[in-house]
Amino acid sequence: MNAAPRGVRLHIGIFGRRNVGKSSLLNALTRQQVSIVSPEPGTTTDPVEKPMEMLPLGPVLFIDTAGIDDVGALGAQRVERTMKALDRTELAILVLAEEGLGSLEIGLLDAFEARKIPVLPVLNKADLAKPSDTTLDRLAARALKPVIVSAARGDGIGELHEALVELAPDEFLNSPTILSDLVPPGELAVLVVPVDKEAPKGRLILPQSQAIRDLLDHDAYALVVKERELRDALDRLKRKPALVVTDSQAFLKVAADTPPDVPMTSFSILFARQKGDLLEFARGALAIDSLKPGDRIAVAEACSHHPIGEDIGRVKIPRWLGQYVGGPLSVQQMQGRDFLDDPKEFKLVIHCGSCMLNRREVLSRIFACEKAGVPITNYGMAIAYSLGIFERALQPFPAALEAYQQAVKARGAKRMQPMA
Ligand SMILES: Nc1nc2c(ncn2[C@@H]2O[C@H](COP(=O)(O)OP(=O)(O)O)[C@@H](O)[C@H]2O)c(=O)[nH]1
Ligand code: SF4
Ligand SMILES: [Mg+2]
Repeated sequence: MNAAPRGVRLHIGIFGRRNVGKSSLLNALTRQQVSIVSPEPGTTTDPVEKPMEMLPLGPVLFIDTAGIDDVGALGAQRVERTMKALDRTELAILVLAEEGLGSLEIGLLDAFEARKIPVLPVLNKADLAKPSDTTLDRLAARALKPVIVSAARGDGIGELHEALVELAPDEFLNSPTILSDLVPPGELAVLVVPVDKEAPKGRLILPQSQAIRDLLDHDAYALVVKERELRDALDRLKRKPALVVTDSQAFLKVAADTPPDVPMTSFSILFARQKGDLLEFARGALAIDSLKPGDRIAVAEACSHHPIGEDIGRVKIPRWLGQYVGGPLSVQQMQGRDFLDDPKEFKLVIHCGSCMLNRREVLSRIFACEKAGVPITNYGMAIAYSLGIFERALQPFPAALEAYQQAVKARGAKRMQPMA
């Protein structure tokens, strides 16, 4: 899990005076004791580095620094090391507490600005006092929006996480990998592409050609077949493929024709991972189990260009879900850039593959649902779930499978999806 090279981890530096709660904040974010917390000022001397997986950003490295207000000869050294940490910081957290924002912090903000490091001000110890107007005004003057937290109580940590994702540089959010991490160089992926009346004339659709390009870029092979020819194509292979990927429409047939020891998933699940948050979508799919006939759900399409949107979003998903829950659901369709004003009205939101959105936009929709306490999943996940092949389709993604299985345990779900 922490095997990513340091260079590709987003480096997040935590700065501020001594005792404002920098180490406590890191501990709250990572939910474990990483840094020593102490009422003695100057407990953190050398910067403490903590690598972790922070979804949806992937691998990050937190750098917990000593206070910038340290005193004495040793203190000066510590301040110097703290300032050196700036050179490897790609995103800065500036922690403020009772003392508010003074000249020390202004010096830091100038240093961040000079290096073009995005900064997130965090007003900690909210359990003790409200942030002062002076501090809020000074931040506003620099167009900085603070997050108010209490590291001690764990209040506001969700908002902090969300703000970090918002500020993270694009390259950390948009991974170019679609499936090449699942198919090693020299190995083969079989891509199942139905060619029916809904397929565009004379070409493949974007997710299919992007998947092929990703394999070629990583020295892997692609074999592209229609669902009817899959079994024969598999029979001809001397070595098993590393992965079979299908269009969700052919899920059932492909699941039946692919040997159980060959990992299988769908294009839409691959793109749910690339464009959204696979873990959140996996947990969201579980909500399908608690749906009852007549419940309101939203089916959201990010644009009006979906070539097969009519059919999938309007007909097939409602039908398959209705069959799964034992009666028709009340389905509200939405299209375009305006996302739900109030997701709370719904028991579940099912989102399209989002090929026209960037990951930031998809994540902001996921956050909106999270805030409203409404589960969200996507087309591919909902289809796999309602067809009873969810766990199989998630097998190539152990973290998502585990998140789902834990959610099942936690909620004591009525049904568990079969593995085959
Ligand atoms: N009341 C309160 N105390 C806090 C909070 N966060 C940290 N502290 C306390 O502030 C002191 C300094 O915390 P620490 O994390 O070591 O600060 P650092 O020097 O900035 O790393 C410790 O006694 C913490 O328990 C908070 O949100 N509320
Ligand atoms: S953004 Fe959504 S609705 Fe539009 S083409 Fe892509 S998957 Fe279909
Ligand atoms: Mg500390």
